[in-house]
Amino acid sequence: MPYSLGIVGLPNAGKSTLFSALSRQSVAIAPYPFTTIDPNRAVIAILDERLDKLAEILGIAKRTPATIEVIDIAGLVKGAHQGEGLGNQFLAHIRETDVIIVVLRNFVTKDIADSPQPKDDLSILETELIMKDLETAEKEVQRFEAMARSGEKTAQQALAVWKDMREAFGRGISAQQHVRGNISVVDYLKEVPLLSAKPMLIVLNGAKPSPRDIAASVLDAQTELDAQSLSPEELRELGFISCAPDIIAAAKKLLSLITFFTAAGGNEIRSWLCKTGTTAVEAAAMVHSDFAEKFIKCDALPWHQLVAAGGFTQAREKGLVETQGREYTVQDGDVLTFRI
Ligand SMILES: Nc1nc2c(ncn2[C@@H]2O[C@H](COP(=O)(O)OP(=O)(O)OP(=O)(O)O)[C@@H](O)[C@H]2O)c(=O)[nH]1
Ligand SMILES: [Mg+2]
Repeated sequence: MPYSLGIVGLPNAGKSTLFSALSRQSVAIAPYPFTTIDPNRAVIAILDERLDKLAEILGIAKRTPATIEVIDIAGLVKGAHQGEGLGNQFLAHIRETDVIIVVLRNFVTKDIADSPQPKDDLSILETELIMKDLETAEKEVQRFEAMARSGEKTAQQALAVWKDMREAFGRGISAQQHVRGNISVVDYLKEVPLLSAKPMLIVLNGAKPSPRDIAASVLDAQTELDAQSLSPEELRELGFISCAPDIIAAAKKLLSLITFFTAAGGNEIRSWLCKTGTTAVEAAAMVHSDFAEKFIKCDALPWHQLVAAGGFTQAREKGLVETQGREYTVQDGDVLTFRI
């Protein structure tokens, strides 16, 4: 299952426009609220020039890039946690994503009457997520209270943690903020995923005028989308540089993901995403389910060294290929060959 990025925002923020720009999938886009009801989904290839350079130097035609899923979720309005707008439905979709991409409208068009208020919109979004988490915390408090009454010893501790969280959410503090001061909470969040605990990437859609008090990436979803119908020459003439790769890169960073490459059999080169700290044997298991069992050792080589050497044989002759064991920590850009 690829990691997933959920695009979240108020109606008309340009979520579907950004989705379409990222996925090259055409979806309903219109200047009225709730154009999107059921989420749009796409699995997109993560472009990586290292993969292309490796393929060239190794003379491999088949390139299989790592993928990430993008989900365009219905617009959210104030009171959503109580069922306003499309309410609870979309909150369930947010729950299944790994990163929330918050799109804030910062463009003006004659079709949309209200002027952009990105800062207010951000605060509405954050509040809705936290209020939904408050409900969840309340349920957990009740559950552990019942368990504590029936004499379960471990329930007391969990009860205290959830009461603390309930109190924080009640004061508008997100799970992310709460966890920062309470590392012990992390274990509880593994069992009960909270919306305001998810990493967030904030995107201001539309460049002008840009509020200074929001830390956000700035892009123009409409331009990103329009650019797709232009040729590379036309784009160069316009000096257009897409922000899409930056968004994916930022999401990777938020998830602590790195990339490794495999060129098994010499007929297909692939890139893979894994968490920072992944070991060689864990990486092997990603490539093939029975590789972990059959793992003997693995050859590791930084991609740029392989490219500079001109191929595996030359790299080996130069002594650049290191043989590693199960516990080797995979590094970003490693080319791995598993010996099984
Ligand atoms: N000028 C300008 N218009 C944009 C931009 N992004 C989106 N739009 C327009 O804004 C309107 C709403 O865009 P959508 O992508 O449908 O917005 P949405 O967030 O998916 O809306 P819902 O699905 O209703 O929640 C459309 O008419 C888009 O063409 C932008 O960057 N600049
Ligand atoms: Mg939409």
